[in-house]
Amino acid sequence: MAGYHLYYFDARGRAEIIRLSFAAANMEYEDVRLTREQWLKEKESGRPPLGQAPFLVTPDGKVLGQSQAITKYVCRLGGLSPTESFDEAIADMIVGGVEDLFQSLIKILLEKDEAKKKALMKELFEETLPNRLPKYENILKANNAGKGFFVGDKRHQPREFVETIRDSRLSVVHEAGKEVEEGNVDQDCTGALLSSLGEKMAGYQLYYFDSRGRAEIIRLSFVAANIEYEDVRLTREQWAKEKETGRPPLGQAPFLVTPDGKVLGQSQAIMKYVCRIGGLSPTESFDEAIADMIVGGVEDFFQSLLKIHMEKDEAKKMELLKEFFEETLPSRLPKYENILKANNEGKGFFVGDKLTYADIIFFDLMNLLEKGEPTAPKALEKFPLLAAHHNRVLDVPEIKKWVETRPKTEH
Ligand SMILES: N[C@@H](CCC(=O)N[C@@H](CS)C(=O)NCC(=O)O)C(=O)O
Repeated sequence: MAGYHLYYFDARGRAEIIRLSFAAANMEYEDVRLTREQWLKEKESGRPPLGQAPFLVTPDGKVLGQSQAITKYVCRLGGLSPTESFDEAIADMIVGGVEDLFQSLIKILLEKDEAKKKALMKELFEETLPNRLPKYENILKANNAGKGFFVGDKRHQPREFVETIRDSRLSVVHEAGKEVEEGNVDQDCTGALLSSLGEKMAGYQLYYFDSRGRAEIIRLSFVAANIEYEDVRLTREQWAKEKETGRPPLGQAPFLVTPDGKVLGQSQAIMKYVCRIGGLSPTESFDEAIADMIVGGVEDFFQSLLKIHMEKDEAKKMELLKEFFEETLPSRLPKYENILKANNEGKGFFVGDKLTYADIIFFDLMNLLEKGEPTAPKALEKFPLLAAHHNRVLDVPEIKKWVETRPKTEH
């Protein structure tokens, strides 16, 4: 089959970011817009990997789901992806932040009660956006004085690198910056120089509350990658103070402070950054896209669980719980079993031949269903490959040790 085919409905919705990426990258693709009937047939055929639209079919017949995973894949192919690792993390943070705003919009769209809808709109336009947009203005300003894009500018990278070092609050790094600027240190040596300085500097610090919540995927990544970090657990008062300082880039927890003082928000962006520096990221581009698809799929589950958690009406809560365990999970889990099976007969990990963030985030979701107990969840009883995969992740010695000894918290 020739060319890329993007399947979605006749709407911008979740597909527009992919269409924009194809257009910006100057790549040809077919913009297939399905009717409801055509979509039902597609779904029945089992071709959409997670049973959702949009999905992409590549020229060699591979299929990918999850809008953000597809966007990133297209941008990677088309040269629109950040090339530096922390830039990539900042870009991922923005993707996560936009998803948070998107979720607020969906909530408004789905709300049937007109008064509640109005109240949610008011909250979005008078609280959420005015609080969050200054954060994005800051992120933009931190790169090239806000005159360019959110991250990078390939043509000026070496200068920016020196500026990053110069701006750092750590005096020891400040000195290194001067050395680089004055030409005393070869550009190529700066990486080695910084890593040798790293030994003298404080390590990574992860800030969150005393719960697993959104931070556990990062803690699991740190332990699996064997990277030392400080697991800072804030009280509500400490958090309020942190927030006031403006240090958390999007005003949310978790956030990470790196040894050289850079700050990163959004749990999945941080997880992926830690996995990248720790060698737990897929190395092949389509594998990375599949891992990103799993991250997106797990986020969909997480949003359903969050909705249940937030529901105050007990009867509605029970209804949502029933829907989740009797419909959502049983219809989606076979898709994950298929993805696993497609790689090495399901005997290993989701992609490639080693543990990656895709395995970590799926493992953590299953943990959440079991309230933090490491045992394979009941939901996996009918899925032998996923259940064995769960135990395979748990058998990673560092993960096993962490899960057995981590602070016991409700969430
Ligand atoms: N999508 C974000 C969500 C972050 C989020 O909602 N954080 C909550 C805690 S789970 C928070 O910061 N709450 C405190 C606040 O907003 O002041 C992520 O994955 O990091």
